[in-house]
Amino acid sequence: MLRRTSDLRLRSLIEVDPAFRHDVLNGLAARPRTIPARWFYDRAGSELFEAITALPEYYLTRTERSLLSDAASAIAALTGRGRAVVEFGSGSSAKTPILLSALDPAAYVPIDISKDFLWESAARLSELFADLPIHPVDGDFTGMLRLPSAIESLPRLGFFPGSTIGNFLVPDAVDLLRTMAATLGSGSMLLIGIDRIKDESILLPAYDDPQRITAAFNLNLLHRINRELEGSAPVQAFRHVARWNDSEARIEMHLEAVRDVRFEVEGRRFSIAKGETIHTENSLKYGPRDALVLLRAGGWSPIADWTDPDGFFSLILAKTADAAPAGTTAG
Ligand code: AVJ
Repeated sequence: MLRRTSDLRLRSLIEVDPAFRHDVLNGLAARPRTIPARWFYDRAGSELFEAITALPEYYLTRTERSLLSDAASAIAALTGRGRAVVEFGSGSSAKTPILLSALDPAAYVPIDISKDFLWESAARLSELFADLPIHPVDGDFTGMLRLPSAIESLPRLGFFPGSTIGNFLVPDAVDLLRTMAATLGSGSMLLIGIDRIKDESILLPAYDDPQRITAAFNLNLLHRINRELEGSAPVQAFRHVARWNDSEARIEMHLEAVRDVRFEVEGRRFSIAKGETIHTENSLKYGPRDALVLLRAGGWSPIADWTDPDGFFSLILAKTADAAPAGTTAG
């Protein structure tokens, strides 16, 4: 029982997010079993995601980074200087320096739910950009947020890279884009990265790499449940599965039970039959026109977009749709 005691002691040191507990307990009880992808990103998960972005199969990060470098001066010309850059889900802020160097912004506001990463990245950026005011916001960007009062009078540019929008089903993505427009305010702009529909032979290995790093990233969710929610899920009884769902145009990640399993989470019992899965992520992909339609539905008017020669990934710059000059009518 020594183990129990130390578990409890450890647990009192970890702050468990009540929303995590809620999503896990409900998600494991639901059919199909589903846990939202946002819970991947504890410290270990965030580090595994960073490792994914360096994989040769994971074309998204390097494609977006080179698009951003190539388009940076064109973007600066369209946004003008002196905006506050507000990054949604900033994580390690790995792509941010490219944008900040080109834009010469008046302030930078990284928003993330992963506190450790948020402060570390902000500290690193403040060394690179000594004169740039940085105002980190520790919060959930899917809800309406109050931006720091220090940027009240500044025009804003939202930055939402990495195709994180792909983690949301279309109605939720539309809501999210509208929430961002409301958070940023009228006259704002948004630079968003969106992954494209492409051949399965390229999509699948990006989510099922031979080094098994994506598998470790997916399975880490079970470790996190065990760590933070007094779980007893046998991690080795699950395997990582990535599928292309063509009719929904999305990659799905699942954790599939390789045998019948029984375990507890916070005293609640779950049994999962061999072959059943827990759906852990959707990563929606968009065709070139689909992405523009999505933005319009979300209250944004696209003004420019950039794509790599293979057509793998898109960067889109948009402005709030309410920014029409006075006296104009829709025609
Ligand atoms: C950060 C959400 C864009 O969906 O490609 C990477 C996360 N999942 N490998 C994605 C992820 C599996 C990633 N996003």
